[in-house]
Order: sequence, then structure tokens, then C-alpha cells
Amino acid sequence: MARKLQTQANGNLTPSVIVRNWVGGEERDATGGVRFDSRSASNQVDVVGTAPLSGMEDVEAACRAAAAAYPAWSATPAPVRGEIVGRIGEAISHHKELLSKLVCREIGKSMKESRGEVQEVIDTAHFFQSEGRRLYGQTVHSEMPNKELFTYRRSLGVAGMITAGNFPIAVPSWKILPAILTGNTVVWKPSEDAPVIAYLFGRIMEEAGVPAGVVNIVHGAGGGGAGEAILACVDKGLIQKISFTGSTAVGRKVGEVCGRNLQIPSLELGGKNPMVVLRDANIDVAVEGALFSGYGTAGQRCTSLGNLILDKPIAAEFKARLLKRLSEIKIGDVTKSEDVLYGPMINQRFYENFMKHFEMGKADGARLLTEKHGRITKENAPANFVGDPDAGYYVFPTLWEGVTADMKLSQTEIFGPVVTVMEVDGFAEALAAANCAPYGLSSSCYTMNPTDILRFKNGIHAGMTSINNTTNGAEAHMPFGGVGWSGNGTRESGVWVIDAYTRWHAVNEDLAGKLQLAQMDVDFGETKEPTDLSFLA
Ligand code: UN1
Repeated sequence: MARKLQTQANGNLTPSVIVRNWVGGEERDATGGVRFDSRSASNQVDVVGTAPLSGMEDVEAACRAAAAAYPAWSATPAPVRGEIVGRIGEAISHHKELLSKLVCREIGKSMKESRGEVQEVIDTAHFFQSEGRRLYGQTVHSEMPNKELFTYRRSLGVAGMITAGNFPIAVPSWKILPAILTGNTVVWKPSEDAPVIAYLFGRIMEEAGVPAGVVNIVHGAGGGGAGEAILACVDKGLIQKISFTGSTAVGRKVGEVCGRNLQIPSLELGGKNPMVVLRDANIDVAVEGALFSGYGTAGQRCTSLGNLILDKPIAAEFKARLLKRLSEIKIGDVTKSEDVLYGPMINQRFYENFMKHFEMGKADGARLLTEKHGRITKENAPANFVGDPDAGYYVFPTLWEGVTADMKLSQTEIFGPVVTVMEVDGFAEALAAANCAPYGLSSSCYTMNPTDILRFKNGIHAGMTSINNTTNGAEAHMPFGGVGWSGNGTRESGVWVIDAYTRWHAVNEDLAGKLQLAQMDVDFGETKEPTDLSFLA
């Protein structure tokens, strides 16, 4: 029978959830006994839940539980593992609306986007359910008779996962579902911004039949906390694979630890995603694309629009129209209205980091096109603001112009509702500007010209490209990941992520009944004398 969710009153209409670690199929508090609050990003008074602040001992226990579960799980037939992954998708579908409301409540994402995020988990589960009936290896011809060659995918062992708060359930599902489908077991440290969503995801996995210890969840902080402890467990030999989504700075550290242990981590890092709008583009469509790419989720997506690259003949009109749309959008408490384009900054750190970029832009000599900046308060709130601005970290949308490739503003990921406009003359300059930042996650180009479409697809340095669409829009069956500072070349989603959680095993079976050595005992026959073609000369 399903366990009852433990909650406590928190003064709000909805009680707060008592989150525990999930280790070896059991709920546990952290050994230190310390807990932290997860407050709604929209309204810092609403305690969505309290969660254990775990440390090294808790993470080690989770690694041991994952290692204990590994032999049986990796030996479970892949179609059976796939069936369980599929049931996770069914259970998420069953709870979709409630989970979407929780994503909205805990991290402050609009309901439309929250529903999209939960749908992404369902799509991922259904995709990997059927992969359980594929996981193909190959039969390969040998150089020698009576000998057969095979390739098999083998699982890696215990996979440690560290995820961010901006996609608190979709991105974890991109990692956990293919990892367990391919036979690995998992220790997951979710974002401290979203422990309740993570806890319920764990409960749903349990409900769907994920055996004890196959997925273990340890809550707590990143640096100096459970996240760092997971990395320490790589050095201790307790973890065979790391998958990390977060900043480029932390990704480099993860890469160092994994590198010295001869492991390849999956790193999904930052972006400064360009959107090019050429003179022949459908401006109506492009303005809406820029609005959603730049300001949806308050710009807190790794695929958010950074540099908006406008072709000179349409630049003035485009900026005017984008500014008009920015004056019309609703900002505010996403739990109170479904029409809000974006809600709060997810936490104080993201807010403070966003505020720092104004100094950078001024030092660069760029110009602000938007009028009001920084934190939205009761005194300065736009007329259509929804809810109480002082209750969360709400900020005005920001648009800069006069940005060039030599400015910090065009090179730095800001992670907030801000777009930096670069103006160019024609395709060649547009492509150069689109490639000016050291990142290369996503990209977009608006044009109706097939030659420019082809040239953009071939010339852009990015892991993902949209033609006439936003910089977002990953789908569960397409590869997700970047180049340059956006990652290390590993990919999530689709068939490509399977390479991240398996290694190839080459096997040969010799039934010849005698020793026959590759290369040495191979009979290629003799070449005859060359045919005399001299009479043709
Ligand atoms: C992220 O920001 O880490 O395509 C992932 C998108 C989303 C995924 C973003 N579906 O923007």
C-alpha cells in the first residue's frame, strides 16, 4: 500500500511536505539532523517543504545502497527495466496537473511552462520504455572462419547526478531514466531550490516499481555540501559516472575530478544563445520568438536567448516592437494567474548575480533601451503586475542595445530576463556575431531564404539550432547538449544519451577447434600477375 505523504501546517492553504532522503528504498533524515526550508520562489513566506541537509556520510550511504542494488538491477532484462520506466511515465501522467502546480509553486515557473516541463518527463519515459526493447548490439563478421563477433552495451555502475533548480524534474528525468534503463543505479542530489519536486519524483518512481536502492536521493547544498560529497565519492571509487547540469565554472571542477579518475562525465553547462533575425524574416513570428526565448522563465534557462542579432534594415522596427511587447506582458506571482509570462528569480543568488550585470553593461558602454531596471517593488511595480512584488525576487525585463563582440556583455551568460542587441549588416556579419561568444548551446535564425538557412546551419557553432523558432524547444528524442563552454560534447536525450550511460563490450566466439590469430592467420589468398593493359597506351 502506498505510504501517506507526511506534511505539516505552514500557515498557508497548502501544508508543507516533510522531505526525507531516499536511500536503499527507505526514507532517512540526514545524519547531522539539520533541515532546510524550501520556500516558494513566488512568495518567500510559503514553505513548500523542509528537507534534510545531507553531508558526506549520507552520500556515502547512498552510494553503498546503489552499489548493493547494482548487480540485480543490471542483470534485470532491459525490456523489464523499460516497462518500469514506462510506468514512471504513466504515474507522472496521472499526477500531471498536481506536479505542474508544484513546479509552479516551488520554483516560480508559469503554469504553461510547468505543464510543459512535466510533459517532458512523460515523453522521456515513453521514449526510454521502448528503448528497453532495443538497446541493440551488433553481430559482426570475423576475419576468420568459424568465428563470430558481437558487441554489447554494458552499464557503468553507480551514476551520481547533480541537477539545477530551473528544470527541477525534466532535466533529472533526462538523466535518471536512461541511466536506469541501461542498467545503472543512481545517487541523485537535486537542487536545493526544488527538494519537494525531487522527493515526489522519488515517490512516483517507487510507486512505479523501481526497486529499492536503484535510485537514491540525497538532498542538500552543492558546494560544501552533498553535491561536493558526490564528487568526493568519485575519488573514493564509489561512483563510476557523473552527470551534471549547472554552471560552466562548476562543470570545469566536475570535469577535473572525473578526468583524474579516467571517467567521462556528462556536462550540460551554460549558454549565451544567439538569435539572428535577417531582413527577410517574418518579423511578427520573430518578435514573439525573441520575447519567449529571452524573457520566459525570467531568462533562467540554459537555452535562454542572450545575443539578439538584428540585420540593420529591420533593427529599429524590431527593437520598437519588442519594447512594445515588453510593456504589455504580465510579470508576477505565477501561482495567481496563468497569463503571467514570467515569475520571480528562482533564488537570491540568481537575483544578485543578475543585478551585477548592470555594472558590466555600463562599463562596456552599451545602452539600456528599457526604462525601469532591477528589482520590482510595490513602489515601482508595473500596473498589471500580479501579486505582491515584495514577496519574491521579481525583476524588470531588460533590453540593451549597442552591444558588440568585444564587450563582456556579449560574452557572459547572465541568467536573467535580459537580452543584448547586436546590429549587423547582412548574413556574414550576422553569423560572425552569432559565433562571438565562447558558449555554443543553442541558436536560432529567422529568415525565409533557403541559402541563408543552409549557411546558418553549416556555420553556427552550437549543439542546437532552430530555424524560425525560439532558442528553446528541446524534444525528448533529439540530442541535447552544446559545444565550447556549454559542455564536453556528451549529449542527453534520444538514442544519443545511451552512449553516456553504457560502454561497448566487444566479444569474439571462436568455434574453429584450433588456434587462429587475428591478422596473422587470415587467409586473403594470392594476388595474380597484373593484367597487361599496355596495348591501350
Ligand atoms: C535547461 O535549461 O537546462 O529546450 C534545459 C528547452 C527546455 C530544456 C532546457 N526544454 O529550453
